[in-house]
Amino acid sequence: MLPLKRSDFATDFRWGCSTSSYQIEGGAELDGRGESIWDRFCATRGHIRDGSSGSVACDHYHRWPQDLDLARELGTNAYRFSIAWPRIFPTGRGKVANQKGLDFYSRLVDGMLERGLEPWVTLYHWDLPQALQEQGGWANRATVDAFVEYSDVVSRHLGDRITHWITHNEPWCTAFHGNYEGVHAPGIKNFKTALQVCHNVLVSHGQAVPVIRRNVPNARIGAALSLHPLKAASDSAADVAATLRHDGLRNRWFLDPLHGRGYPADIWSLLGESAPLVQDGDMATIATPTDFLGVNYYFPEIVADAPGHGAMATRVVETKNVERTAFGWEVSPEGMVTLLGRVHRDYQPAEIYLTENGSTYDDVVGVDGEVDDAQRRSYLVRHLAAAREIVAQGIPVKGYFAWSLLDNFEWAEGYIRRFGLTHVDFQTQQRRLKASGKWYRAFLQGEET
Ligand code: IFM
Repeated sequence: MLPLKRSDFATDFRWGCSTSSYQIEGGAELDGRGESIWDRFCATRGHIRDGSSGSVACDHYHRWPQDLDLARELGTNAYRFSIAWPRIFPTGRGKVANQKGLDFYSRLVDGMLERGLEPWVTLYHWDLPQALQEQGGWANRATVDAFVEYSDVVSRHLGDRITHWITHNEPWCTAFHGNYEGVHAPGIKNFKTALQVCHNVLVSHGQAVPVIRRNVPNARIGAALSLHPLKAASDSAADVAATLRHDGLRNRWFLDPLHGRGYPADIWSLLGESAPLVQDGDMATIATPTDFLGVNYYFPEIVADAPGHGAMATRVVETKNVERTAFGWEVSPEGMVTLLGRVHRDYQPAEIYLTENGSTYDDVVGVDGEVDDAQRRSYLVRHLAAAREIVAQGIPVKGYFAWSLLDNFEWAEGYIRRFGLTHVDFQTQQRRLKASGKWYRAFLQGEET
């Protein structure tokens, strides 16, 4: 690998870190915030591995100036965060928004601008108001209207200072982790529900886009998808067909409709009774033109045919002798090159941003107070080298956001999985920049590595 330097990338390349509201904010009951599906989900024993919740998390609700200082000190020029919908509408909708919630994000955005950090906001990163879940959540079409109202209010209040808008983060996770596997809030296990959730989330994206544009004339809007490069476990016809099916639900189910192709027919034909209810005009709404595609890349998957297993009769195979993170996710910078090559070839989004990429390891604070996370540093270096290769291939990747600025609440894994470039001691809330963060800082300051 050639030495890597910031100047290998365009001067207007966006460099940032990503975070999300429920994972870092805490302050769950402050200033009128309502209950979210994650507050409710965490309250049931057995849902979260360490029995924790995001009620305090990184206490970012109070410590945000310090956290934004960290982002600035890293040398990043952009910062991706999300809004907690229940801070704005505690019960999901209403005539009057919660001013204190709006004020919090207003201060936060001002804080970014003061520090030279371009705000990249995500409207939905999984913390649905619980009150909406009581009425069916995303499976209820009325939630689409609620999302559009919420997007309207937020974009009217913050649109004078935010240009970059991400409607949804990883709709696959919203739908399938939350409503099919039941491992995320709201903990439902029903394939048909998951597909309806998926559809409604996509419609809500398409309906929100013109509303944001109306409020923010210079807005740049996109959705952030979790995408995976896939390989068949063998050359057998069965495994190859299984990989196509797996791809159909994991990747194409989102990429195709967002790019005007409707849902993939090969998968639709397998859904039977589980197919979602699609109203006239929905597919055109979902395909409303956007300005960029956000890609969250973590790992590739090896797929085998598995009759009777899951909705697509496929299984993800754990191959031996590959490098993995502590989560068991395969480390594959080459997979990122393959994936973005495919997205560019098959869909040609005008701009692509790597809106998340990162890794978890069992970090230890040394006696000297340092966190020498050599594996995460190596992961970061190799993925940035892959990003450079992708750009060199003429693929319009315009920015990279590391997941994450801070160790935080990793959903069903609680605080067991640390993804931060900054270590957080959850007892004392002390922040310590890890070796990976120091490397990112040196890279962003122009040092050749
Ligand atoms: O922590 C999550 C994030 O909320 C969404 N993308 C994947 C990350 C790591 O699992």
